[in-house]
Amino acid sequence: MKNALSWLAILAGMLLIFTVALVVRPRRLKAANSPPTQVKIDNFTFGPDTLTVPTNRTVTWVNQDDIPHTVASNDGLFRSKALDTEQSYSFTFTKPGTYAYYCTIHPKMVGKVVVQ
Ligand SMILES: [Cu+2]
Repeated sequence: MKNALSWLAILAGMLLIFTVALVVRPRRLKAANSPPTQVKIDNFTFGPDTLTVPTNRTVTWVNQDDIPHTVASNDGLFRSKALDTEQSYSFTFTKPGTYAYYCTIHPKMVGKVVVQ
């Protein structure tokens, strides 16, 4: 009888874990699927180099490199100051289009934001 009870307890425990996993996992997947609005700057590279966002989305660039970088659009729409390590710059794109940008300190560093 005692044996049967412990089996029941184990079974109930497993059922609980399974239920929690089912409830928690879809939320995590949903968060992972929401479009990224952050561009990481590291090793002289913007990542991702092309970011697609919906209109009125704020994009944040974070400098994770150990030297300063900037973010400046080719058409002069936005231009950050020099960002030190861990500093960030944000810009909200209100009109659809393709926005090419570069780092004014290292002009070979380029990226693109596509606003849909
Ligand atoms: Cu740079």
